[in-house]
Amino acid sequence: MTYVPPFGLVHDPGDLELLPPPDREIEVLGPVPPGSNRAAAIAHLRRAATEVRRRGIQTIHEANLGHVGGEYSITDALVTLYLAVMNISPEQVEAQDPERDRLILSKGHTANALYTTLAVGGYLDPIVLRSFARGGSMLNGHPSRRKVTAVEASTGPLGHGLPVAVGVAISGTLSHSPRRTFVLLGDGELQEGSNWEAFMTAGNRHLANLCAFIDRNRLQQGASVAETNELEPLGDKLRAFGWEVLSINGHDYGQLLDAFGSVPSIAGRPTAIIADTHKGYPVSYMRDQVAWHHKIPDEAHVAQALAELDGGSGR
Ligand SMILES: Cc1ncc(C[n+]2csc(CCOP(=O)(O)OP(=O)(O)O)c2C)c(N)n1
Ligand SMILES: [Mg+2]
Repeated sequence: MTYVPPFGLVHDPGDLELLPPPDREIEVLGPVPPGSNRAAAIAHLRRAATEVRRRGIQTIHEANLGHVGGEYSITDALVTLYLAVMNISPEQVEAQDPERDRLILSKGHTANALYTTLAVGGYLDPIVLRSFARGGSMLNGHPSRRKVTAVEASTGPLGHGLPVAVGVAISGTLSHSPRRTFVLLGDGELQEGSNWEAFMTAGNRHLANLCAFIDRNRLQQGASVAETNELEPLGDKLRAFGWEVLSINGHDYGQLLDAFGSVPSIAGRPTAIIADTHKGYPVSYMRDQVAWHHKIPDEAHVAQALAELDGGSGR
């Protein structure tokens, strides 16, 4: 397969040294089928998230690189957005349709969850996942807009995604477009001052088509957020900046669907979703453990995670 990203770069996985294959190839599930009732939609999302988590941990083990804890805390939000919420299709992405909804992964260290979600959604050939973080691959450890068509912004240095998303949302309002911009942020990431300039601008400009999802797993690298530089009262701060604030369980598909579905907000304000999540969710040995920010799972860790994911425990 030859995949042609924008800007003339050509990637052929056949040229690369690929990682070993996973225990089984992922299922490319695509979007929630039209007409599905809520229970069927949620079942589809749960299945997709399990595919993403089980493939993701195998990639990270083989590549010896990744941030599995923070990937597991946003997996449910990612699959909900790509498979159920966003007005987007592989064809729209390929054509770079200006009217497509946008997703910016500001916490770019969790790129592997984004790539795997794109593969489950039909935006990326699953074979390409085997090139993750190899020399010459389009799948860098942090996502590159120049290498992957479906990546809307290059991220990795924390504190950039929300300012970029504000600009993208402003461009939507200038062209009177209904397109929405979703941005996924870490909670530790909010310690970067650039976010607060962007929160202020978005509130002042009433960017109702903008939604910031805050992955409130309460951990960052090496310590808790509270020990490092506490954010609370986070909801009050965001409301004071002119945002509509929703607090949800970030692993509950019904709550995710309702919260994302409320964008654009009828109040005419940008929406912040503060999502209570757990690093490493739902795997028992990883859950809420700060070491799993970027610890690399060994073979036993992978085996246990797959057993728990396939058994549906913790969900
Ligand atoms: C500007 C910047 N400083 C430091 C880092 C290194 N770094 C990567 S992830 C991370 C912790 C982020 O914590 P959080 O935003 O809470 O992410 P999550 O818990 O979701 O993994 C740090 C310090 C970075 N990528 N960018
Ligand atoms: Mg965090």
